[in-house]
Amino acid sequence: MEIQIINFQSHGDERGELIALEENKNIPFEVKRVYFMYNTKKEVHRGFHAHKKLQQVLFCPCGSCTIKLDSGKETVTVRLSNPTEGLVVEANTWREMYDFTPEAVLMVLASDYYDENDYIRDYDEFLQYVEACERKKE
Ligand code: T46
Repeated sequence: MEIQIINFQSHGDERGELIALEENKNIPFEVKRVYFMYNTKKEVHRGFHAHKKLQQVLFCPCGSCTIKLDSGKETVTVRLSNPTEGLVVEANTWREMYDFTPEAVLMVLASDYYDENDYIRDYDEFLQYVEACERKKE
């Protein structure tokens, strides 16, 4: 399973660093929503769902956490620990987030507004959905 990492350009000078994120430029879609999670407890695992249509870019401007992605056939894990690295998470991908450091902020840029109907929160249903999408492509 291919991991898509966007390397954000950091504009550093003697004052520190600055990163700019722009829709349809270094973010590969129109950004309709931004949300972030913080104060995540060390033992917590979040996520456990996929999206039917939503595309997202995840990054940690502060601290670090691990993202596990599952296509229904393969899994990959990515440690987000550098504010210059954004992980693209496409639709039809089961995700889990865990091992947050105490100061971690997980920031998410999303291609659409919040819509609970876009979530698949049952793993078997996710596998069936992936198979149905593949059958449609054939
Ligand atoms: C995802 C991963 C990376 C809202 O009201 N608006 C929002 O935009 C979001 C994202 C959530 N919520 C509410 C819904 C729940 O009552 O916030 C609560 C926590 O959401 P959830 O349990 O879905 O959070 P995670 O961390 O499991 O998943 C989130 C996103 O929901 C999801 O799209 O891909 O982060």
